Amino acid sequence: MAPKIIKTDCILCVNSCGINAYVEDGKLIKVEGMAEHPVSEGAICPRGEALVDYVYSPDRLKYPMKKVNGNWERISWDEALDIIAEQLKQIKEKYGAKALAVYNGSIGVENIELAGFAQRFRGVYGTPNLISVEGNCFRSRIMARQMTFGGYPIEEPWNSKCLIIWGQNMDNSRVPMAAKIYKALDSGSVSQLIVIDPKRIPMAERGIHIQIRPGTDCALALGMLNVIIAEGLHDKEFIEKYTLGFDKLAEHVKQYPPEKVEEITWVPAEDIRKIARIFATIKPASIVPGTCSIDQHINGFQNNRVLALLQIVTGNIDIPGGWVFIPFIRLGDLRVMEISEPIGAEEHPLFRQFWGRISPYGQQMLFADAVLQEKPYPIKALIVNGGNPALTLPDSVRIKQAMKKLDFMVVMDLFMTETAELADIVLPACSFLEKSGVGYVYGVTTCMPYALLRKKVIEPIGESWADWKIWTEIGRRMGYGEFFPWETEEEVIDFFLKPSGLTREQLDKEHPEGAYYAEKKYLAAKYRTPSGKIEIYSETLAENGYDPLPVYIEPSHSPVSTPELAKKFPLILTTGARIPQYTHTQLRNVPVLRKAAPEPIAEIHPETAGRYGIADGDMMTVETVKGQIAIKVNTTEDLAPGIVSIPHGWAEANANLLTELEPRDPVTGYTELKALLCRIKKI
Ligand SMILES: Nc1nc2c(c(=O)[nH]1)N[C@H]1C(S)=C(S)[C@@H](COP(=O)(O)OP(=O)(O)OC[C@H]3O[C@@H](n4cnc5c(=O)[nH]c(N)nc54)[C@H](O)[C@@H]3O)O[C@H]1N2
Ligand SMILES: Nc1nc2c(c(=O)[nH]1)N[C@H]1C(S)=C(S)[C@@H](COP(=O)(O)OP(=O)(O)OC[C@H]3O[C@@H](n4cnc5c(=O)[nH]c(N)nc54)[C@H](O)[C@@H]3O)O[C@H]1N2
Ligand code: SF4
Ligand SMILES: [Mo]
Repeated sequence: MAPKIIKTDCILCVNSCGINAYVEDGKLIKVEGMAEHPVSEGAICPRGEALVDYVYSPDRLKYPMKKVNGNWERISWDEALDIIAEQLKQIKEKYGAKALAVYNGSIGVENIELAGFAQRFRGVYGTPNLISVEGNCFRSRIMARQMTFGGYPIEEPWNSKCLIIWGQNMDNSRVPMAAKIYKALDSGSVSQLIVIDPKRIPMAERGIHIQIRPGTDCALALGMLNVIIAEGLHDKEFIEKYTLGFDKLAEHVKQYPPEKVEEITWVPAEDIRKIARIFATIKPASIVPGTCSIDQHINGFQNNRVLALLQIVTGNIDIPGGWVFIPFIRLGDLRVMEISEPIGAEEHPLFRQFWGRISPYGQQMLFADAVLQEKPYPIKALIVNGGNPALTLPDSVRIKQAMKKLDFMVVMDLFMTETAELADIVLPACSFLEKSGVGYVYGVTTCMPYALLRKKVIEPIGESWADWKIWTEIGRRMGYGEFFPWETEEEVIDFFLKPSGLTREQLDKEHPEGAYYAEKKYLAAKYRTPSGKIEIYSETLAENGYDPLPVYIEPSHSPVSTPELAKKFPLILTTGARIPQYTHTQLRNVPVLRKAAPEPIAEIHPETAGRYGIADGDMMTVETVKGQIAIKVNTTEDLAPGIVSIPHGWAEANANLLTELEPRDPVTGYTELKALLCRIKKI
């Protein structure tokens, strides 16, 4: 019999590419890109191609396990659920509900059943402490745009004439978007490309490359604003009609003339003038910002604000090819909102809420303090659902120390990760190919909103369960059955789809490839800020004691802010540039991917390496004030001299032995992962 083709999407990373899954005799035999998918249009990356090896990996967790005297013992689901319910009840009685933290990893962003049920459980249990990767990824940008516009405008780069790719190597991290942009460059519809990156990434070959010092993006943007306003290139009509605080901005950016910005950023003043003029005069223009590369700085929030200001001042808001607003589709909401304050709410109140909009999250960077110092109160138990924070949070030593101190820890995962190793109970979750669900994309990463029926392709491996079912069964054991009435995946899907007006049948029959559901609203924006205008100058920030206009702040360790330290640690370290074969800590055990990227590799300019007697292929140590790792060297003239770039997610050369949980961005609580100081030595 010919294999059956099932149309669904891949969620091995945020891009959610459409895939055709070939199934024969109940087995997945092949995966290819789905040409009709509204976003990916057939694009797929090496990870998507390796999905067969991923789901059938011999390393998959196949049954629940408990740790007995340091060893793992197989147990039944019944026993696992009983232990968990009993322990969680005890924790709540002894310390109160907030002593439990629930952690969602990056997989929670595109897996709404996982995220929704985790939120439901913690709400019913009564803990405010849901922590997640949004404590260092994406939310900074969401907050910055919401605070400026009252809502989140998305980019639509394929409709732009002028594009700035600001700190993002899409060829590795955003494959479907890269394909769309290359197409637009080939056709000439994007006529001017500017790439702002310390590395000459492949896309930089197609336009103007601005080789910036890591961590100085805010200064560059302020310098561009200085030129645009001084030369009268701003969009006066748009500013007059829709914005508040332009005069203050005009005054403020006088402090950032290109010559001064050149000293800060390493970008020649003439180049700053050139790109400012291009960006302000070719319309429509759009900045497409990287995520971590912009967020994970001491002033990452202001980086996100200042990029929004460049869009505003040039009038590139709410026009095709600018940043545009789209209406949300509403999906069923599983949240049960708690009232008490999570960790980090005191230190970073706006991360918790502004204008009555409450975020579901506590700040994960304060998790270790809560466990180890009981600050502001003790956290005693942790449930990790689809994350590997022992490797992905900064300062792995302290994070692991905190995990070891917990009274009780549960991990739900497909694999025995570094985090799972530290748990008391490990529960086998099934992969997205083994369950049905709603593929829902708002558009923050895809720039195109749509919904898709994510179909079950194969039966769950071993005794693994879907995350929603794991949460449901734990809930029922705890006596919360009335909050967890769903019996089947179809019921769960129907619950999520109900408020949207879309139905399972519709998505299945009419749009198996995914339905584009929202009309974009050009020039119709209502800005839902307190003033009803776009807030260039933010009273909300001012009232909370933050800079109402973006001010450039040096990285906390840099040749400028800590010159003495820079004598000992003379190189700039950036971590976590994405690798095509892996998502964070995942997929190292898939042979075809491992063969293509067998080991962790640091990049460095050959001249810089040469100064330390280091050549291509050597091993070196990379050391920061925090710690040291050993890693292989790849010398490349593409990276600006004086910089070391290392990947994250490798247990054997863990970048987060070099990073710290402090200092934090005052607004969001994000930490610095992209502009640190380091020294290197040949081994
Ligand atoms: N130094 C440094 N550190 C970084 C970064 C950096 O740039 N530099 N980047 C940061 C960023 S932006 C992010 S988003 C984080 C990511 O941090 P994490 O989300 O903690 O990292 P992952 O390795 O993706 O962990 C996801 C886990 O979920 C499991 N999983 C996959 N699918 C499912 C499922 O359906 N159910 C369940 N239960 N589990 C599943 C995977 O096996 C894996 O173990 O890393 C951060 N850490
Ligand atoms: N293959 C793969 N794709 C992924 C992921 C993955 O793990 N693997 N993770 C997904 C997730 S959760 C996220 S958050 C995104 C992350 O996506 P991004 O944050 O956009 O990361 P990259 O695309 O790797 O781009 C990083 C680029 O920024 C440059 N850079 C470093 N520091 C600075 C700086 O200070 N300023 C500027 N201007 N540039 C800088 C680096 O040289 C590099 O070229 O990727 C997503 N896509
Ligand atoms: S980029 Fe690769 S891993 Fe990410 S969703 Fe697409 S195919 Fe899957
Ligand atoms: Mo991320």
